[in-house]
Amino acid sequence: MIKNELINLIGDKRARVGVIGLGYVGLPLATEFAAKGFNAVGFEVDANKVEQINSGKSYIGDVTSDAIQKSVDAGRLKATTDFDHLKECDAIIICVPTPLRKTKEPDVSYILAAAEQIQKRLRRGQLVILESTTYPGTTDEVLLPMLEETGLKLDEDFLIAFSPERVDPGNPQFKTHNIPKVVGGVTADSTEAAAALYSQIVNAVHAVSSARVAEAAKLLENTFRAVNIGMANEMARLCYALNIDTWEVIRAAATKPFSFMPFYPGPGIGGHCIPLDPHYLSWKARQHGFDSRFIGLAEEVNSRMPEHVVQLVADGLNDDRKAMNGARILLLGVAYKKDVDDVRESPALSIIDRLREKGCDVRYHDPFVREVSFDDAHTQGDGAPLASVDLTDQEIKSADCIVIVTDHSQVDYGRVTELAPLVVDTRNALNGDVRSKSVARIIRL
Ligand code: SAJ
Repeated sequence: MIKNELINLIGDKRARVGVIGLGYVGLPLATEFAAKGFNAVGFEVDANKVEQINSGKSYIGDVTSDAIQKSVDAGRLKATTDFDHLKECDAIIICVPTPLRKTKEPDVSYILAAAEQIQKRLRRGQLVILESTTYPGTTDEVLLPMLEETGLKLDEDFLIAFSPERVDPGNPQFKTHNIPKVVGGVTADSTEAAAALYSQIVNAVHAVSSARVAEAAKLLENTFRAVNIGMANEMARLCYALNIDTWEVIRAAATKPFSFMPFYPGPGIGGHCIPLDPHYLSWKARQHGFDSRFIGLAEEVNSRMPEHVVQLVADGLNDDRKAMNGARILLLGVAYKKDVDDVRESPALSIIDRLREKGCDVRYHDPFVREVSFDDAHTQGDGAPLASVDLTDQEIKSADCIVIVTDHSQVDYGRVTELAPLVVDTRNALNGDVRSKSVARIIRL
């Protein structure tokens, strides 16, 4: 049985750690192992990322180039496109994307591609861990059989576990080392070895009885967010109909010191996790004849928020006796959440589409996003990319309506409300002081 051999290698930091996929999850993970004294090898299909890492450059906000350079110089971190080096690794951690197909079904093709690479090099003594968010059963139903096809035996020759990533991009407080790590092995030996590995870089490891429990825990975490954000968004539409200030209601409810957790309405939900992950759970549930209605309802409410935002714009212009058709609209922010540069699944894209459908001349300013391209999912315009405009006084004054879609910290909202005629605030970006001095009419979500 190889568990003890592996735990010894881990204990004296001789275990060589391979990380497949050097994105916002894999790169922080690889650099954390290297910083803690392990030899870490990052495996990437993107040669440009490999080149940047080996020359000490970071392309992930939460990882500094200094940290990479230091580990590269110490010979403890390197990146490669040559997956043959997998056979030198004692632990292999898979951190690849798990998107959705257009049918909203799980797309585990990246996991399968990584598993095929491992399969070709699997040898006695290796621990394989999947971190990509996926449906319960992926590790033991999909990954394990692929590794067993090599003829190597679980526990005797290799170990396999699941440990969900919990990276919160841009979170100043919680980083890899202080976010508790859930770990579930397909066998007890696998759980023990994986827990020993993560204990080297994370303050707290929470071992569970199986890979499925770990997979399901992650999906519960993100479904919890999607459903509660959906509740907040439904509350916003209800409050708008009742002419009640939603944000004041939530602030009041949040004074309850127990049994309440504030979530906030927004223009919709974006990112590569919250809009997608719950569909992995509902898809698996359907395979077992179970209809998880909360997930579907949350998706329905959240995905209709862009439509509600456009209605707020229409209502605001209407009060000024202006038509949507030909109106000049300036969006502040297109990233999916504040102070990040990621537009994946951002509701801003749908808002731009819908405004254009109404004949609006749409521009945006986002300090983090220089340009936005429109894939075939977006119907409007000639498909040409849209570039961020400078937030000049002239730009603000010449807009018929300004829509705050992402509340980036560095934008001077006071100047916006001094110069603009109408502002739709979907993020409560305009605090009381700014609102009290505002020249602009303000409509809040
Ligand atoms: N949002 C709201 N209202 C809220 C909270 C969020 O509209 O009250 C929106 C955001 O603007 C964003 C989307 O939902 O468009 C997702 O927000 P998020 O804060 O969950 O952002 P992510 O997807 O970058 O990160 C999340 C992690 N976030 C937090 O824990 C705060 C966490 O759920 C996961 O670790 C991570 O996804 C993941 O990778 O699963």
